Amino acid sequence: MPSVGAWLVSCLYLASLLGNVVAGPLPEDVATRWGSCKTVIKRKEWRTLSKDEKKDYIKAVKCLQAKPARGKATIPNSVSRFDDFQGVHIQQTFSIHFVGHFLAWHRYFVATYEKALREECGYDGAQPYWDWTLDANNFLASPLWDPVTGFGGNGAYILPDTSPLAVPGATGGGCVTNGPFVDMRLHLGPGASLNATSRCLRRGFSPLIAQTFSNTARVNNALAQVDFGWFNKVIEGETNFVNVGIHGGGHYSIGGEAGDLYASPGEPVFYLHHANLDRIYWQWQSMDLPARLRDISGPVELLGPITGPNVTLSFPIDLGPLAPGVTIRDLMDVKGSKAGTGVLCYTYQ
Ligand SMILES: [Cu+2]
Repeated sequence: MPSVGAWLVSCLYLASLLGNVVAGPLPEDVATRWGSCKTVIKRKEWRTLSKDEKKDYIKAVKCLQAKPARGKATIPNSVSRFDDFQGVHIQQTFSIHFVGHFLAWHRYFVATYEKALREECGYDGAQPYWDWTLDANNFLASPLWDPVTGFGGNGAYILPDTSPLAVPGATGGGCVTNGPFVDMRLHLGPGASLNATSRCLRRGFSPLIAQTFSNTARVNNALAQVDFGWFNKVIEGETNFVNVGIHGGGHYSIGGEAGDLYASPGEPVFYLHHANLDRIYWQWQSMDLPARLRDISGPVELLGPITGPNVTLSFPIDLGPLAPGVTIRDLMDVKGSKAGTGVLCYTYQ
């Protein structure tokens, strides 16, 4: 049972959200913008791709890891295009998590990565997603970890991490030992470091985290939330392992690089996990599009007070050297929410 204090906080939070509800006809520009894309690409679940499609995707990721960086002006030690993405995430970590624009920022981030795979590496599919509910009860057997048709498996076993920040149930923890990324080098991180480095890809699978947080009941609980403020809060959970939300579930079940709040985009599966969160976000929006293409709230600043400033549709989203700046409004509809051409043009299967 929630405490009276928690209940009071909930009421205050709800009250703060009600202030954002727009009544009456749609604001002028908004009514005509939705669904403005002429063509949309379809994102599919990893295991529904054919063998060749899986190969093509991994080949494109490796291509991005071999292409020279373009973000050196702001991330001097970025070596590859793949690093550019990780570097931007490291730089912005404290302004893009536990905020109202968490989902919008990551939506744009994944779509920009997808665009780079397609335009710079000749990939002709869409960004696949990882529906981790399919693996929640048998995490280690997931086809994602296949060394030939997947991303390779767990990291080598290293002594259990006994620090208070250790992920519950973690195994492995060292460098990956098979699969396409066994020789991969990371040039940034760990954590907030942007210094030059050369690191392996680490993983520390936690079946316990997957079972606890990556299950269908958790997804359904998120989908049942009545407004964006609550939806966002349920997805991100809290900054402890009692409730990491379905967002933390995906990250900490893989562990290693993926469990690094700053440097997690160094794990190639990051993009499949975040595509899945985005799919759930779009599924939630699709249950009431007229309202939910406009419903945005949540703190501007990390874990900001519920009574503090909230983001609005005009809030700017910045991906540094990766892509032009846009507003949350431009990212509300995955099938285009900008007059003329959409910033985003995809859908989910
Ligand atoms: Cu992130």
